Amino acid sequence: DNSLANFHSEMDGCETCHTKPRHVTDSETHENMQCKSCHGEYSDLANSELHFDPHTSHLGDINCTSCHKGHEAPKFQCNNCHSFEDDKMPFAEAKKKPKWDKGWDNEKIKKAIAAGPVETTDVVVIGAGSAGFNAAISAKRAGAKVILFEKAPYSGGNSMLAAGGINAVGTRQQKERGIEDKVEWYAEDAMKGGRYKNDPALVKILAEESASAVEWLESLGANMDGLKRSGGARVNRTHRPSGGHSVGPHIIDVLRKAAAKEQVDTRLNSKVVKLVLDNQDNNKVIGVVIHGKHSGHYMVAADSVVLATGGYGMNKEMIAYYRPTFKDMTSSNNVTATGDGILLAKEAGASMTDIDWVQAHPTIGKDSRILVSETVRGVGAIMVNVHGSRFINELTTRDRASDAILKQPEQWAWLVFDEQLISKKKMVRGYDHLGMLSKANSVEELAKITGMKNLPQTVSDYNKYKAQGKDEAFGRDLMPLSIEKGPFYAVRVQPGIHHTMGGVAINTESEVLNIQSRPMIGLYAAGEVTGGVHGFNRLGGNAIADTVIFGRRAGEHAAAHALKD
Ligand code: MEZ
Repeated sequence: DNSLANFHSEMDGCETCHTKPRHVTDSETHENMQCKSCHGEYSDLANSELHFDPHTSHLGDINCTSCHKGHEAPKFQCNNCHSFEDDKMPFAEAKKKPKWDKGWDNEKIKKAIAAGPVETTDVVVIGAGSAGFNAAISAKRAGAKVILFEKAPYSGGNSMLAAGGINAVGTRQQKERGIEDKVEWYAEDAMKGGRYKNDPALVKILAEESASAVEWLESLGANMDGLKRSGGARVNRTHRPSGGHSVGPHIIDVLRKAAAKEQVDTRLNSKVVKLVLDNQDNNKVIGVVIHGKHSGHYMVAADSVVLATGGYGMNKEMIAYYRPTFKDMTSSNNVTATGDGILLAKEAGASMTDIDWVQAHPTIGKDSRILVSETVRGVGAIMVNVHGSRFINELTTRDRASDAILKQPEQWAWLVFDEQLISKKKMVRGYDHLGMLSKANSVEELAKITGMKNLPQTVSDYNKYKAQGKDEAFGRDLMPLSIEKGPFYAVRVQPGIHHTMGGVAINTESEVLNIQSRPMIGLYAAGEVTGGVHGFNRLGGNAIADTVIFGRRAGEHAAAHALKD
């Protein structure tokens, strides 16, 4: 057949790609090194002539085999969120079906447990997003032997798509700008945003450890020099890369490199399908069963296991069950966010908290899965209905903004801004690149092409409010930009699933609690797989904070448990 494997076998046989004797690891490390040795690094392959080049993608330095398959039809990872039908990959005609990820096989799981562990480690971390990487690096630095498993062919998880930033209080960045902030204010804002349903002990840690989380990321090489305001925060405390770039791809790149430097054993294409409990004490976790793409089912014994598998925003059945009114909504999440850790933990006897609380982000590009970051409103965009009239304070919390859009008869809205905003916010160029923006040389022309007949009046009123420093219509307190410098832009937005606030119940040590609310021995969790930190509604910038702070905590406690005595 016309597959990549066939083409290469004509060169130097199977050894062009594989080792001899043939041993393909789940991460396909050797195969990917072979690709790069002939074709160059990912960045070398960037083709500036293409309208869209996947090699310059925000996915970062991922495995070539994430998209290019040797013996299967190729699969554009990009098409999980975008649709680039016109960009054909070479060998797209290869027809073999993927042989992995056919679901869980209970018989094979049982056999793997009966056969006993093939490896032993101190700490297993499940999921290589921000929480998982932070846990793995912290556990490794604490002296533990660590294996980090990731089911996808690339690391990064949902964190890789985070647009906004990381909230923190008392940082160098705030001090340099003369911003007064307090740990208590951060905690109060998070509690108020969460409708006071959050666990105050977890929120206290989130606020207290936020500055050191930013310093930690910087110590690993991150640029966190940008500072913005997110909805529900009383001051600018969302830290992000300077220059307006998205936070997620940047910190994942930094964490990937840091994990490699610490020699964390990271295994891709490796889905954990079972938490193994002690026969004598079923409140104690003693290992995991993995389903590896090439190695099949096998058991690894571990003293500690950290769940960092993310939320369930891309699991349609779970959404339909826990939040039926959201079942037909689009989602901004990575395809990996399928709630696996929640299912694993439930089966092992863990308790869940706030499991049915799901956040709709108000501004996902209409009919798409692309998040239009909250910081676009923070930097200056206004939100208007199909007639061009404002209907809410754009900087209110996400649940309120989403509800307000859903109360509009059409259930979608426009964000409107001008050239000044684009020059401050580079990520907006990406939306333009994806064909999402309507553009005009005057507000009147924009009103005409979009049908927003009230827009000229709305913009004129808003510019007046900005000039006088008081929003008479909706009490918006931060209006950094007027809307007066052409070209003018508009993008259609609608609410979509963004974050699942509920999940596995944890205590302040990141230990998972059982249904009697007692810690399960050896089981830890961090990030979106957990519940309790965000209450009913998460504030922008608190997800990355959660993943870094509780990821580190989980890793440190998991290592301490594994290394004691
Ligand atoms: O924390 C987030 O989810 C966030 C800031 C998202 C965004 O709108 O950019």
